[in-house]
Amino acid sequence: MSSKAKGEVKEKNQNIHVAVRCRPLNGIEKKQGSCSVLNCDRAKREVTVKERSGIHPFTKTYNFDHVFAPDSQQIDVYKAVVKPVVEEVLSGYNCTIFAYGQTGTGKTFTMEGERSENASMGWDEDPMTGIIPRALHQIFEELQRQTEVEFSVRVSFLELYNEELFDLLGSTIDPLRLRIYEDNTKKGSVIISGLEEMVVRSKDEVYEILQRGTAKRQTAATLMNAVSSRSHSVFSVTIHIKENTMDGEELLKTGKLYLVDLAGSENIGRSGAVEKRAREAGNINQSLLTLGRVITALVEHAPHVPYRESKLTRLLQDSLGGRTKTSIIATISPASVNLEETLSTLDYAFRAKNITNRPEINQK
Ligand code: ADP
Ligand code: ZZD
Repeated sequence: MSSKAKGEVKEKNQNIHVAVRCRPLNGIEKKQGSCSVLNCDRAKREVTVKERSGIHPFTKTYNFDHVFAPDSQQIDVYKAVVKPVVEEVLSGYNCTIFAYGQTGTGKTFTMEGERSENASMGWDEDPMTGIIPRALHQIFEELQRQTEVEFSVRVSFLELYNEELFDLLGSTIDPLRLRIYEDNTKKGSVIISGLEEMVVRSKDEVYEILQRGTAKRQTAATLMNAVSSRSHSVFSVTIHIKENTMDGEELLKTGKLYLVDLAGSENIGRSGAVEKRAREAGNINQSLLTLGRVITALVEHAPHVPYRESKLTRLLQDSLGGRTKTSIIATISPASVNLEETLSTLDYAFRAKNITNRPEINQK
């Protein structure tokens, strides 16, 4: 889009935002006597890893945009990281939030959340509720407060397993129905043909839709004997807003939010390459591997960025060096047994901070 939209919005380069969330030690780790090797300082936004203790200790400190300690709550992560992103989506930006980390560190806990066991409260009051339902809640709260605007909200939910796409809200799970196309009318954007988008009319319709998605995910996983830690899930929300400006003109805005729960990062080594043992076991995740290569190419300003080498990077191309505002939440474990993976995740996340995007507002 060369001509500036109404209101002359200045578009600037913007780095990807990176947050780190550390989960608490779990029961098993405590019983094993495993100790924490991390210190998270939220105010200083830094995480320190104890690589060696004793008389010659060695520590490594990383700085991020946000650091969440093991005692952080879902609402803390939401308020600091996601709430401002949803505001941007409502202003007409495309935004993406990725969860990246070793299996078992809390990616799904952060992105989706869980229901409390004795849940007598509604999903929107449950402290365990994660980013996806909270974001939908915020979207409806804000849109319904403004009586002078017309809006529509559509969602889709898909899973990517073994380079095949599965529609978690559609009427079939046949992966052959879904294909990715580049959208020639909008630079950097893609269309997934066959993917069913559902209109959500109010907050009250949210839970049923999410329930359908989770149920279908179960069915698909069972049918395919899938290892859930190797799948990526992508939840998308598209919002169309029509409002009347002060000078009596119509303003049309479109915002899109992608919430991405990536496959477990454990087979990607600190160099970003697939580790030999993973390769031997056949655990090559083409999409996760290509994501690492795309990040490397972008931070090194390489002439060629291999977006087209995986479904995930094709789908999310605009989020990586494109016109989308992107955040990453890297999840880590405090336990000493996971030290290698934790360092690998922190290195990966730290490197990703160097990617710049040029966000553009979608308005007519
Ligand atoms: P992943 O998606 O990264 O594989 P999960 O979200 O499944 O990890 O989390 C693994 C386990 O750890 C779950 O039982 C979850 O309830 C728990 N857990 C993860 N993060 C937290 C957290 N921040 N606070 C409390 N429990 C957590
Ligand atoms: N993480 C849970 C789902 C799982 O893996 O099954 S938690 C949230 C986002 C997307 C899909 C589901 C959910 C989830 C849920 C649980 C049970 C039934 C429906 C939906 C959820 C958790 C808290 C508040 C709202 C929705």
